[in-house]
Amino acid sequence: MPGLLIPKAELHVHIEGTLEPGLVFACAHRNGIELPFADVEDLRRRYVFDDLQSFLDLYYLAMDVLRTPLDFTEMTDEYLAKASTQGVKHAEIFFDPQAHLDRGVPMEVIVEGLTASLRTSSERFGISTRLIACFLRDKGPEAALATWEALQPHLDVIDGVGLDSAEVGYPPAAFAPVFERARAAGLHLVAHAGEEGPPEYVWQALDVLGVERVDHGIRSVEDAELLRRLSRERTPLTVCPFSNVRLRCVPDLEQHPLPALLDAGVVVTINSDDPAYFGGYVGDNYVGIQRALDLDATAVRELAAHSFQASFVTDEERRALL
Ligand code: ES4
Ligand code: ZN
Repeated sequence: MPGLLIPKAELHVHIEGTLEPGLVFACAHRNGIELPFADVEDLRRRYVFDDLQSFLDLYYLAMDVLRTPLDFTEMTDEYLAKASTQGVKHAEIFFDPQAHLDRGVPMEVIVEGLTASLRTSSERFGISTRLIACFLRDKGPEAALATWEALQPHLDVIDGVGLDSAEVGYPPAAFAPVFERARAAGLHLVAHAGEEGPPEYVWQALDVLGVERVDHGIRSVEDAELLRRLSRERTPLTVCPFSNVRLRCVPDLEQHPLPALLDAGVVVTINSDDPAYFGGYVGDNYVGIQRALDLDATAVRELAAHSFQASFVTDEERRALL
């Protein structure tokens, strides 16, 4: 079974990063917003990035068109429809509440919009889902705590919390208080670490935040002791190959550290991150990495198997999915 279609779980996708240029313009038109881009092609031409921050600047700019529940619903529907054509059977989806709250979009609008789509994903697309609220690390730990308070009325539809946005200069340890509250509420815990930031941030995510998975984590290859820890404890990494190349964390797919991570025995998964911006969805990432690293069918099957093992589905749910 080729990588594009092999049944897989996607564990690292920012729903705002699935917002395609066509929908940016459709939402802008519907909401009476004037965009600083001439047209869809003009917007797409700007998808060339120097680093994480240069991407985040455009990511936050484009998502300003999301104003109503319908905007969030259509974005999520489009992602699920696309993912279903690339073998995705289960998706654990990030959203960035602060990126919307800070523009005056209420939590109810965000959550109602997203869940209106997710509620019927299994029936419509054959994709089960989880929803993970991420704190923007560059807004600081106090803002994260305020966001946690704003999430309280919605915890019935929130499965986990994460940590994302600009990494360097914002070490995970500062977010211990909000992660402690999320743990006490029984939520799953993940965090971006070791994308642009050093292995030390991965250690902090594990030891201080107590995360169950590390998002990206590719710079763990620089620290043999950390690789042994991840392997021994079977803590998965949600790796995003196209993202790593587009944001220049890795020079090209051929030099991606994925083989070194696998050789060290780490539970590596393949994911899309922000597929509207980085040149492909999760199946495309499988195909790209398979070709660039000349992986055989067994290796691809192993990566797909990791994606379900690393997910938050129960064994019983997994049997029903496959
Ligand atoms: C992100 Cl690639 C990446 N890294 C950190 N935070 C993010 N939010 C959306 N994409
Ligand atoms: Zn990410």
